[in-house]
Amino acid sequence: MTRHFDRTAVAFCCLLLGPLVHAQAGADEAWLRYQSLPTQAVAGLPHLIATVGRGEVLRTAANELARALGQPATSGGARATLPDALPDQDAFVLGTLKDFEPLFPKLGTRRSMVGDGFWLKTVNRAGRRPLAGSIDSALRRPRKYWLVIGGDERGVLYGTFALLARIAQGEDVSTLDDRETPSAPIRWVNQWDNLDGSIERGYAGRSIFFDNGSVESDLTRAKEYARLLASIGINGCAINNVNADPRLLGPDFLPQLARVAEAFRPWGVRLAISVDLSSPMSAGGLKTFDPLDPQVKAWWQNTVDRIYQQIPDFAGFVIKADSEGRSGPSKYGRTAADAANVIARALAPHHGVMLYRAFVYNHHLDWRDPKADRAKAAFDYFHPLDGKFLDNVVVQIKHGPIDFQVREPVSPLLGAMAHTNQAIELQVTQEYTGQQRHLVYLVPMWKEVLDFDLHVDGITPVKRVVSGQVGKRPLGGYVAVVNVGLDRYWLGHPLAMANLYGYGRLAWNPDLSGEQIAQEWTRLTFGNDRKVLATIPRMLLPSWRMYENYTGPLGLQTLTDITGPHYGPGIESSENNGWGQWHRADPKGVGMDRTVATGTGFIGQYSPQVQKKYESVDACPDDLLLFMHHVPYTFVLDSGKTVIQHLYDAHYAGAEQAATLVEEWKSLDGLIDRARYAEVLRRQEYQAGHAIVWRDAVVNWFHQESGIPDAQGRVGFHPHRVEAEDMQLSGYTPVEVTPWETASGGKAIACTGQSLCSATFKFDRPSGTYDIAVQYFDLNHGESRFDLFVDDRRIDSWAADDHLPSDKMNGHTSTRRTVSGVRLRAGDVLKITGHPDGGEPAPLDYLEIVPDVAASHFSN
Ligand code: GCW
Repeated sequence: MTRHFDRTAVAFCCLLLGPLVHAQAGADEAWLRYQSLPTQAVAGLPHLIATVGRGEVLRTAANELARALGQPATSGGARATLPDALPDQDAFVLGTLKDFEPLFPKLGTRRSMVGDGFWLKTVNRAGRRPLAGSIDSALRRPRKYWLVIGGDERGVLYGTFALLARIAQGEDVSTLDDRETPSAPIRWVNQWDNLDGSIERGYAGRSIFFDNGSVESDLTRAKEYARLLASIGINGCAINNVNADPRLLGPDFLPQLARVAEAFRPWGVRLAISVDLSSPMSAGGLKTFDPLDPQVKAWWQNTVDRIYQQIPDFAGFVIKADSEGRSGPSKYGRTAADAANVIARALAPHHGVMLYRAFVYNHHLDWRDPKADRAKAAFDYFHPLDGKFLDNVVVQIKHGPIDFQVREPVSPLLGAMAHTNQAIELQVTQEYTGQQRHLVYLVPMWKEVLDFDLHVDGITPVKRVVSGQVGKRPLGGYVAVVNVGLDRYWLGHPLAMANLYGYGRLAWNPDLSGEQIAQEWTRLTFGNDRKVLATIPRMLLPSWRMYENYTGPLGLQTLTDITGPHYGPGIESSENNGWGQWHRADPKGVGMDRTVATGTGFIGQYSPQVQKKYESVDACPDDLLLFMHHVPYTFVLDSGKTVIQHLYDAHYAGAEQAATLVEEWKSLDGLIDRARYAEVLRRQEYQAGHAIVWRDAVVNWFHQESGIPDAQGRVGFHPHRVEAEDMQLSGYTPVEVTPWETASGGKAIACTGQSLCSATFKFDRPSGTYDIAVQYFDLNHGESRFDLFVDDRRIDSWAADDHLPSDKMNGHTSTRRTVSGVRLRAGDVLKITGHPDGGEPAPLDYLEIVPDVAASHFSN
């Protein structure tokens, strides 16, 4: 050994392994369920874990390995400290490159290894001859080491998780020689948590960080979250809403933030916070927050220094300014670069970074102005600032020019900041994509974005721009808005976790495919059963296109209620207001003209090659046609269909597909644990019903607007439907629903001023077996109850106890209950009774009575 090495640095800490441990109670372990590690994969692995070095993250890595492979439950793991020799038995050996080199001088470890990267390597050591007279025969044994070498300590942890993921997937790890380097240094998540414990655009319960104005006293979930994040390579987390509360920078809050940083630290996740630019005034009591004012500069400097005194590894700030009513530098005639740089200068000596969001736009646009276009805003504002930001500033850019719609083109700003660090902002929380009540696997969408060639300098896919490769930038990467909550399954829908997993995997390696990620995630989350492995990816992979089909195809964007909760249909809500999410549908045609020739000129923000793709209506891909062009409904698409027929067909196809997800999932009954099986089934059944609400709303609206019938005669034709308002009503009264397209026939019935109402009708169709769907509204207050009777025989009873995001009858609250396999005879009387509760008037829309094909087939 020629190199000197420090004995303390290479001290070994060993953990002996015992039988497998079992899952803990509490939050779901998502993809880290080690109890299902395949026994044959674990069989040949060593029983000893040794670490080289002593860091906290390194210790976490060793403990994680022990936890996964089975640490003796009683002893808590035998530990021994070996000063400077390698273990005399097969072992995992974990450490950083720096500490490894002296021990393995022949490995060639000095080949470059980037921080956070890792190398998994097996090495064999020949047995040593015993010293003369020695009785220690163990020394003769050849040994094998599984080395987990990190570019830094986090790299060791990531390598450990990677090794475990391979074991869990049944891969042969007996011989390894694999290096991995993350694609980019910034791999962060943002949470939009408020200090009161609510979460903006969070759909999975309350905050794991805050409650009632303070940091939670129990940070168990925060620690578990950090573990999940670390397992997919995430190294930073901003924990509070970008609509930031200035109280966070107050002196009494800092020790509380330090506790969160402490909870994250063992997992290599650095704490960041979102801050409001006006903080020097609101939190600091100054008379101005002008970034160029010397007092303001000094205030930021002091504030940052104070933070680092208590949180030495603090990651930095996220800033939303001059956006949606937030204050910003424009108030003083300053630019984003002026503002960002002042704060960045204060962060720089501590190695902190500043993520400045490019989501800056005017939400009071004039909708009558055909040149006005929100999509142009980020480019118009930031492109002139390219090259003006300091090296520790990263501009955080949403992947599309509007706002996380079901489909958007890539933001042109990503191709226009070659001299600026950039991070792409993605959204795991499904704000515009079904809020985790709908299964939408977003990885294929992100892949399309990341692989999109911006042609700024030869071949420049987005993934090479954000990694910093294209502009040779020191920083760059990925941010996702995640918004996990206290829900047992973190994001509500257990299958939505594929998006969080997929986000981390893509930030690490954007060359992975959506299929690979779906397979990997399914194996880790549900085990290696062949049927499960075939079925779940088959549900995940087409789900984005499916959702697009029944919400807003052809680049229309999600046709949701944009001034409300962004959930159910609300087609006109985007028009005639200043928010700029216009689709410009009128009786003759639909779409936003964003061409250079006749439209807003948005397309001119791309490189000439990309412009060519979008500017002409013929070259423009169908998927984005209506984002880029205004065309008549009769315009013929590449597929040969007219725009209007495509809108109809896509909605029917999407809703049908949503129904098949229920059957797919049911085919896994018995192969998935009961709790997760039931939770997913409940959500898939709901989605199948809500997809019909979406379908009907959109097709009816466009049918009315265009006056063009559906070539297949489906729109407005519901042979199995009985409108509630057409039934014989006792106590119930008909009401108009707003917007009209969210209720069948525009009307529903409500039970007001009574404690019990009923709706009755005589079944006059052939006797047989039927499925009865009751479409009703479940408002976010009250728990109305319903009973369904056939000839006074009660066949079902349920409560409207879901928590849907509105207190009105509309597309957010419309939902259904289905009773399958009901024998009905011609002349039977069907009755629904409704018991209102808490101001919720047991509202009903319609009944759909469909012959039960399976049952008739069986009886034939
Ligand atoms: O998507 C919109 C959301 C806002 C959000 C904003 C943003 C935090 O509707 O809730 O505010 O974007 O990204 O800043």
